[in-house]
Order: sequence, then C-alpha cells, then structure tokens
Amino acid sequence: MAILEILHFPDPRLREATSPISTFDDALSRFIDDMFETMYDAPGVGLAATQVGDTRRVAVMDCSDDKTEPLVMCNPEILWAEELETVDEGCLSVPEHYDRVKRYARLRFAAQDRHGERYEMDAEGLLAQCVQHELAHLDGGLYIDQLSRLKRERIRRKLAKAARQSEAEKAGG
Ligand code: GNR
Ligand code: NI
Repeated sequence: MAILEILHFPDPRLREATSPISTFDDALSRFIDDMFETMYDAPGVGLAATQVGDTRRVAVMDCSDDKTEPLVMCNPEILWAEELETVDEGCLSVPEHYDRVKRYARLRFAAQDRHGERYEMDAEGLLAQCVQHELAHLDGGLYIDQLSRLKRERIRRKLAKAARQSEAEKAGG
C-alpha cells in the first residue's frame, strides 16, 4: 500500500481524459487499494485516478459517516439523474476552496467493481454529488469549471504561486 501524490489545479494532468478499463487484474486491485489509502489519509470522500496522474477510468468513494462503505467505480456511467440543485463543493485538487455548483440531487449509476463485476446503484445527497464530481474528474473536469472565469483565474494564480513556493522550499532544503 502507498499514499499517492494528489495533483493540484492548474496541473495540466488534471485535464487529461481517462481510458476505459478492460483488464481487471492484481495490478488494478493494488492501484485501487492505494487510491483508498490516499483518499482516507487526505481525508476525502472520493478520489479519481486523474487526481493522482493516472488515466485509468476508475474512482473510489466512501461517503459514510464511519468510513465503512468503500465503493469502487470502474467505467462508471450515470443512467438517469433528477432535480438539479445548488450545493457547496470542494476538491482535494483545489485545496482550501469551496464554492457553490449545480448538481443533481438523485441519480442512478452503473459501474464495475475491481473484479469487473457490473453493478447499478441509486444515490442521493452527498453520494450523488460525489458520483458527479468523480465522473467529471474522469473526463478532465473540475468543479471550478462551473465558476466564473474571474474566480477560476484567482484560484489558479493563488495555487500556482503556492506550487512555486513549495518547489522552491524543496530545492532550498
Ligand atoms: O473530499 C471531498 N469532498 C467533497 C465535498 C463536496 C463535494 C465533493 C467532494 S469530493 C472531495 C474529494 C475529491 O476531490 N474527489 O475528487
Ligand atoms: Ni475532486
């Protein structure tokens, strides 16, 4: 098991689209375990492969209060969704920012587990929000894409500066 590095906006790798998974092997299972470890450590309620610089179409989630409901979504798709609402959202790849975005309140999605077994699930509330958030990541999207260009640019400048400073600290010892 390993904790993976979570990329921060505006890292261009967050904009890469993912490719469907066709091989459900031990290497995939180990990667999924690393993603869970990284997500619980962060801590977060979801994590997409895109956020750790990987282009496999997989995300993990656990929206339970006691962190006992791990969910693996390989090749997820939303089957239907209803009642668009405005909700508060954050992202591990956009640290220290929260804003209001539009998400569906309820949906049904299909995905495959780590063994390639297909399942369908109904989701509402935070879980429904998280499914939409992780699917966006797998297509190179971020919740801040819903904000005004001015807000997004402000966030971009602040995080690019923070990234430069952390690079400088690493170089300077
Ligand atoms: O941990 C997370 N919390 C969260 C809160 C509201 C809406 C979406 C999320 S997902 C986020 C973790 C993350 O960045 N997943 O990609
Ligand atoms: Ni995110």
